[in-house]
Amino acid sequence: MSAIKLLIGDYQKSSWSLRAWLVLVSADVPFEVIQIQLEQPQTRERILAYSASGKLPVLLQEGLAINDSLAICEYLAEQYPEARLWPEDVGLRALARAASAEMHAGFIQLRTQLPFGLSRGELAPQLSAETEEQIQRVFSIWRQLLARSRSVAFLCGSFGVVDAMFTPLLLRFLRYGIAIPEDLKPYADTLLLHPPVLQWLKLAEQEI
Ligand SMILES: N[C@@H](CCC(=O)N[C@@H](CS)C(=O)NCC(=O)O)C(=O)O
Repeated sequence: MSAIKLLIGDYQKSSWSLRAWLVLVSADVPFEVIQIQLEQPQTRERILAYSASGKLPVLLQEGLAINDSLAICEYLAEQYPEARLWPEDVGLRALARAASAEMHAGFIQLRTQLPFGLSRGELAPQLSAETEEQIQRVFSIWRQLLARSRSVAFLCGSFGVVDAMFTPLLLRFLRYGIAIPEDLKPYADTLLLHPPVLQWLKLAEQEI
């Protein structure tokens, strides 16, 4: 297999890039980063040189240009089964996939009202009822997976795709001071102390 290259956006801005990057680093897969700054006049043209999707992240390997964070995660889970990026139990795996798909396709109001960024102490706008509902939905997904897996660490035991999918949401909650319910604080702390997450935050700090 030829080396993997991962095209990502700015560490400060690109929540979709973060998900794919986290999975690669957590699975201990060697890869090279190619960074394309977002929101620049040349951004679109630079991404299009690699992928017709015009979006980041993109994983390059063996003549493939895989766009879309979730497709990248699935590809990595198949290529590196030893990394156990999905849980072994078939029922838990189905729920983890459903949660990842729901995150990937949804939470639009939450994502619109609370844009991604890594600064802290931002003033949250007046949250709409839909956003409040979506925040509670995130918490109920976390509770469901933790209860089913009986995990005291990540959502399904060890770090997996589903944790990567939700990491940017947790970072949004911290950014805008959205309170994490007491029973979910151990999970939030586990995720925040996951070395690859700390590594991304450090890279983002250096970017400023
Ligand atoms: N569904 C895509 C969304 C990718 C996406 O929207 N990426 C943003 C960066 S976080 C992007 O490439 N924006 C560039 C643009 O829209 O010009 C995924 O999961 O990868």
